[in-house]
Amino acid sequence: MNLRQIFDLSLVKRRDQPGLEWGGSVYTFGELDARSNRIAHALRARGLTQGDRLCVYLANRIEFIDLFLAAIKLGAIFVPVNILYRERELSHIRADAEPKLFVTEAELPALIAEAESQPDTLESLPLEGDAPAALVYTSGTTGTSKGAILTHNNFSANAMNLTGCWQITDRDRFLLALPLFHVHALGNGVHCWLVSGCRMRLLERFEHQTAAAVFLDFKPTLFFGVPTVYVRLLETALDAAREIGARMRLFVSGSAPLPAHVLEEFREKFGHTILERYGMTETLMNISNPYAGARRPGSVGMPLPGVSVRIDESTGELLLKGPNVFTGYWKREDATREAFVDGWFKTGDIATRSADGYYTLHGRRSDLIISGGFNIYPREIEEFLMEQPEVAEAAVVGEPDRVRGEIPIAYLAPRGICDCSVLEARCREKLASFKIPRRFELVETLPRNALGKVQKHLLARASQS
Ligand code: MCA
Ligand code: AMP
Repeated sequence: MNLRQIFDLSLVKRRDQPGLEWGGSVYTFGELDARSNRIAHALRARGLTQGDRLCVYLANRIEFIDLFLAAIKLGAIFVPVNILYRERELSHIRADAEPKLFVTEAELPALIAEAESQPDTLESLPLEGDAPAALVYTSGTTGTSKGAILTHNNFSANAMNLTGCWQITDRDRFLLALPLFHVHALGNGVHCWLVSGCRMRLLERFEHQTAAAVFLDFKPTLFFGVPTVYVRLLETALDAAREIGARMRLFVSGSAPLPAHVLEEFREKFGHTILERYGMTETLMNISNPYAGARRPGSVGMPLPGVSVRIDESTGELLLKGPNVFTGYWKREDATREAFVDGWFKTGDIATRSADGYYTLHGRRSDLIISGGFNIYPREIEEFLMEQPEVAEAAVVGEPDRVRGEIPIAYLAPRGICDCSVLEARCREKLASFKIPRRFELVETLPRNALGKVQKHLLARASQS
């Protein structure tokens, strides 16, 4: 089956039921179906056909969902683009994905106007489940990001697993505040919503100042967050936390490690044990704590149905196989070959397994930094810094941070006079905000080993000497 046929469980079968709350209005599933059909006609009129890429560079809003559904219905490949990206990052995606259309906020009104006169219905395509549905860019270790090709089957295997394992039904009320351009919100959030037929309230973004009020107003039973979101929710007043917890069925965390003390403080305050799970853009969800059994602090749980997991004995790296695993990187046969060994996907995550089958992650083989749930490859920032004339050498490392999990710090060996505030301003202009080093430390030289490789673990010491 393709995703349209699966989404029809809600878009067609529950057409009169409320499906989405957005911007103070409620939309039925039938209205969402008609909106996306009209947008699909408008996109087709602009030349978008099966297999073409549709880039969408928008903050969370109902039109994001309309465009995603329209792409699925036309058999086009949906390419969500991080709204925090700046021109440098965007131009890479534009060149690599070669989209037929690139939708931004500025171009949206014209597209909506073109959709207004279009029919509410759209014929279905004979599309197989192994057709590509989305191209999702992940920060590459080489500095430029690679597009992971995710098929209709990848998304449906993931959504069926999660709705089943987490017991999501049309009785749920789902609050979604994560950015739709990542698979956490798109692959888990939007898909579980449409498969289960529950009522979803979509927020433009998570704002910790107003979060408790939104929970109290919407009264959700289901919520997905990254650890930073749960750290922020710990600021909620106790009586409000109790009230929120009393209505809630399930809080899920993922995208970065959830510190055990956060899980425990949250349980104290909200009366719920957060369910932690583990996923990747390339594989969607792999391992999850059980809904019914023990949700262990610090562990990501057990492999989801259909997912096979193995730990490489020599490196400790977690390897995966399953219907959720992507087919490869867009136009990157070399990178795709390197990502697999004997048909197993190499996650890059180091893991151990307990005697009773629970997995625990112990960091990454690469020096990936995860800040607020956003991934940062130090190499990309280092390359940018080294392009600056006053920088001779640069190394970026993650430093522990109570709220964001980690924050990027830059160590620089300057060439002549180096004004860090000027450098920071240049970073802000060219890079997504979460990638901007939170501190710049000047050092004479970077510590290197005999092979010339920077010894990042010695950097803090180098800056003090
Ligand atoms: C953050 N910022 C944003 C957004 N989120 N700007 C616009 N739209 C957004 N959606 C920027 C802010 O402008 C600010 O920039 C900085 O990020 C921190 O924002 P702040 O208000 O202080 O928020 P916070 O309380 O620290 O919370 C941040 C957040 C955000 C809401 C938790 O980091 C977030 O939404 N993270 C989720 C990312 C995610 O979904 N990752 C999944 C990828 P400045 O600092 O310049 O002022 S991993 C994945 O998909 C895999 C498969 C998986 O396993 O799930
Ligand atoms: P991304 O490339 O954005 O899809 O991020 C995937 C990476 O996020 C994984 O390889 C892990 O390193 C990390 N990740 C996701 N979920 C968890 C989790 N529950 N605990 C620790 N790390 C996680």
